[in-house]
Amino acid sequence: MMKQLTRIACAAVMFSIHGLAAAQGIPPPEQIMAENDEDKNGEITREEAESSGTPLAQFFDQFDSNKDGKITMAELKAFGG
Ligand SMILES: [Ca+2]
Ligand SMILES: [Ca+2]
Repeated sequence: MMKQLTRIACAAVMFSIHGLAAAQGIPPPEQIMAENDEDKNGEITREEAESSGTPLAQFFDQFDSNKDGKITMAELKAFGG
């Protein structure tokens, strides 16, 4: 319980460093992945982002750092840091 809270707090601090993410209130990477990865294959496609109803679709290109049309957990975490 405490460990989980600390992890979330760390993620929040990481995201607050990134002005854009903080301004938009973007949740931790684990939550973004859970909310957007509809088929649970560990990657978020543009279609999944757009159909999820979360703000991720607006930032898809920023998160997809290698421009392969999919967002992985590594890319989510890289954006936060
Ligand atoms: Ca997926
Ligand atoms: Ca990618």
